[in-house]
Amino acid sequence: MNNWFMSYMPLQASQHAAEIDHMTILVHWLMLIMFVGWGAFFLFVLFRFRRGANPRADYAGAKGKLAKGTEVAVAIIEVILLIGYAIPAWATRVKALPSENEAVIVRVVGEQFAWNMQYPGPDKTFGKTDIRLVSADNPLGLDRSDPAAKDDITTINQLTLPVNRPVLVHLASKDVIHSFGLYEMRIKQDAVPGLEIPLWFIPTVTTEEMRRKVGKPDFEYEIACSQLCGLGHYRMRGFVNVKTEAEYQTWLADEAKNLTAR
Ligand SMILES: [Cu+2]
Repeated sequence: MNNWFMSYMPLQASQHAAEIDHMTILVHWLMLIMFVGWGAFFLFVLFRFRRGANPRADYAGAKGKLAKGTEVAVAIIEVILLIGYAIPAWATRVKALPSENEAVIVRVVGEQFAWNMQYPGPDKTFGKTDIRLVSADNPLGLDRSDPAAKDDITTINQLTLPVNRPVLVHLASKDVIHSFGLYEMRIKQDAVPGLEIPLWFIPTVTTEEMRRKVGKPDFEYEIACSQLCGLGHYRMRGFVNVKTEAEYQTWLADEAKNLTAR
């Protein structure tokens, strides 16, 4: 049954994906049992308290122990899900961020209707951005005169990452609320104007490997904006290219070359 459930989920491609799926499946089991249980109870009540059998209303109401017991049991199961799964998951996903030294750091800024990526470069410091410098070919308003900005790599709708290393994303938005959704990574986080929200994950399957797995040579990990953010929302999609460490280093070097060539 769990396998059947999993066949409807996107494939797992991050280290914490299995943990999130496990929790999702448990919650769905509980909801399925409650749906069937309360549905059966509803039908029973329709029959038991039908007018034919109860010509006069009883203002005292029914006093059953079973209903109360079930309610308490459901509450206990929900507390177990909360304390046993949801709170520990929150503690690692949201509170325990990887250190800036070991992680790949990237700033992702949503706008109507694209995703802008900024890599800090070898100096590991994001260059200054200025709203007055924002233009069609500088969507982030990156100030290239800032020394920290000289080595910054920027891309649009294309996030390139190495496999098996923690990725720390600083998520922001230029205009309205967007949502950064990476389904195979089990990542979804709103991008809120005025806030920079950190999120992290460890990709475990390269794009090439995933293409072989699903048997589709053109498969891509997609970044789907998961918040209705305007008329062009449907075309606000980006892609994540997960490479091996060596391929990632080559990509970084190529991008750095392009910067100096400019
Ligand atoms: Cu959006």
